[in-house]
Amino acid sequence: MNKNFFINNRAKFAKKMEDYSTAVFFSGIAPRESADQSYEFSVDRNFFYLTGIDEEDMVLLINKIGGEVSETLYIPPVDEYFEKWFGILMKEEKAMEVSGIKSIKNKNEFAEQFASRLSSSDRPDNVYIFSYITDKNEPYDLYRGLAHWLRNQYPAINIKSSLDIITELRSSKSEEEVEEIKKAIGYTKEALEFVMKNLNPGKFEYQVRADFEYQLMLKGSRPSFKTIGASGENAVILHYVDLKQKIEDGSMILLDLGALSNNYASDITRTYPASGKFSQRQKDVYNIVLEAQDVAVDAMHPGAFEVDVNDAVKAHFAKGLKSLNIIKDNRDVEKYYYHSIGHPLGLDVHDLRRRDKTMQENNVYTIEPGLYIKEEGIGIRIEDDVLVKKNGIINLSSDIIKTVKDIENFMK
Ligand SMILES: [Mn+2]
Repeated sequence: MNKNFFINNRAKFAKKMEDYSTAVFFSGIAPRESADQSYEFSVDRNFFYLTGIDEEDMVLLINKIGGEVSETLYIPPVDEYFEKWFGILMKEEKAMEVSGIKSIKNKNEFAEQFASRLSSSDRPDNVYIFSYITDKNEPYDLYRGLAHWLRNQYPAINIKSSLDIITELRSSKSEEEVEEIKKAIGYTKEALEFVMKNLNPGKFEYQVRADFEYQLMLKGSRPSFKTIGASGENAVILHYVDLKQKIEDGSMILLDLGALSNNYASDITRTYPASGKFSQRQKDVYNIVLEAQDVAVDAMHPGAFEVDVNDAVKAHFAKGLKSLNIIKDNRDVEKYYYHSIGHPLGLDVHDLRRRDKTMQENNVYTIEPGLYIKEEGIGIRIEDDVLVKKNGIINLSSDIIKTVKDIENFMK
């Protein structure tokens, strides 16, 4: 991606910072898995958004003192031993080239330099840190560690949250970002076609996952989240990631999955008949879910609330479930549709949400209605990724086939 995108993102962030403040962003460190093995590194998405760099153990500082903005990037120093064992570290020139940041410093000096800045005459009154979802028993991340240290060493400094600024910036997608999401959708489309060609009753759910992820890996991509491949009754579990069951003849498999392109995610769901042909009942439920996508599309526009879109979908499902003789009372819809219509998508699969929650132009959302009828072993969800525009929405994943006819023809 073009470095001007990242330079602009930092400028926009700095503009929204209070004066006499410093914002801190960590690129992150892969957590240890066991012994000397760690989990795969996944860069902090805010750090990436502001630098374009996908490397471990870096720190970005954005300072605004007396209206003057400066930026410093701390990167790990050249380490011959490390490079012999693990690979080449990003050097100063490359970091400058990718991010457009002119002041690059040694990460080993970050703690001391940051501390001395907080005691200096041009010290900030506020330090912005990023804090979002945290479970009660989750180990400290780098931000919580920094906050803890600030509270102890500099109790008079205000800790401020960068969440709202970041959410607002990241919600509005540039053309370049939409292109990355489209690329991620393209990987997903090709991999899903491979999955359809190779789907048969008797296959195990994990083998379908292997088919999908193998195709992503061939392209140098990887899943944007844990692949969900739920056959038969498992499809009523929204985030089913067990994938151990054999796929029965006559059943369907619900595939909720995605790919990454430059850290931008796609998030797609399709539900396919294992045999290549839907039963009449499956078809009937399927078409109600497919129509729900159009209902959602019609309700979406800049200024719309997600909850209103979801209510329109629920009303449609109430009618549909009645026609299928599954419910009599509208309130029972929630027994068969128990999530919401979608979520923002971008650098995170469940991208940051704006507090006011109305949709704005250039937001990217998923539309993912679903019906889950456990007693019949039917779970169907159909999910596309859409771009909100002034005059309506653009379906970014319209190339991934989804009508009964197209799926049956393709799988023949
Ligand atoms: Mn989704």
